[in-house]
Amino acid sequence: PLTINAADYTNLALEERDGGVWVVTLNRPTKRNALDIDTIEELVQFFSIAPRADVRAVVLAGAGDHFCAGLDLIEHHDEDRSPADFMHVCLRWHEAFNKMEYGGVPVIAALQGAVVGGGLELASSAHIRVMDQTAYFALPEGQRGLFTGGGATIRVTDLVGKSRMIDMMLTGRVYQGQEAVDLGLAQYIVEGSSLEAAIQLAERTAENLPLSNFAICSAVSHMQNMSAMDAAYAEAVVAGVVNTQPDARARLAAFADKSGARVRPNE
Ligand code: 1HE
Repeated sequence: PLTINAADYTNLALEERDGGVWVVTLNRPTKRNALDIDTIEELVQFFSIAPRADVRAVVLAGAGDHFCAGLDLIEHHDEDRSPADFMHVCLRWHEAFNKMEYGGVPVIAALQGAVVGGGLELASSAHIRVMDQTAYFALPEGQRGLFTGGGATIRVTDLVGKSRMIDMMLTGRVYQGQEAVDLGLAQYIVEGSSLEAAIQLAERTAENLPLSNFAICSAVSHMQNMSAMDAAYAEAVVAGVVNTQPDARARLAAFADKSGARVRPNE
């Protein structure tokens, strides 16, 4: 396996916890964790290595009161980019976010405060989103004379549907609280710390076999891009590999000898 060296990262703070859970924190709170070029490059680097570095699950967090304010608007203003320059910026965002979504390592986003613009694009690349009571979601691009460039047209539309996504961009509409969960922007809302809740979910996720998680966190997304016929074929192939993995035999044996946990309704 490859090794991850936290000292190689400046804008991301990396913490390895027990069980192969890594907490990756956007660490520019004074800039509300706005995504500058360097942060995107560090995300590309981390999520390129993680699938081959025995990372069992990732919690993606933001330092301070806000998860992420989106594109670094000051850097963008100062750079005065050409169309081609900004296209390449966006392609690096896609590189990072596609590595997250398709990389096969579960990514659980812990959200608080602003999850806006590119911050929502980043969060929507995670497999699970956990929000606290302060979290709010918006796409302010329309008001800033901008357009989404980090995948919102695909991923936010997947979460909330085309009409709501267009409304968010046109009017700057903000979603928060339980309504945001009902719409699919997050799967969990918690009273206390979204980070603590996300870590718990990551720890539970990390108990699954890595090959199962790999399939869940790469094959499902790939299959969404296929025709139903091709997706069914690909699903059969993936299940052929995953469902015969030697490491699964002990879990199957535990079910057979009745020592394995049964699925029960919530208390
Ligand atoms: C920033 C950014 C940023 C804050 N780029 N520096 N995104 C937006 O339009 C969101 C813009 N940001 C905000 O609306 C607010 O800053 C927040 C709601 C996130 C936070 O508000 P607040 O009152 O806590 O902080 P603040 O006073 O507005 O900002 C604190 C500092 O963070 C300040 O810097 P300072 O050096 O003057 O202290 C801000 O300049 C800085 N800051 N947000 C750069 N976004 C691939 S296309 C993607 C398209 C987009 O993402 S468009 C961006 C949408």
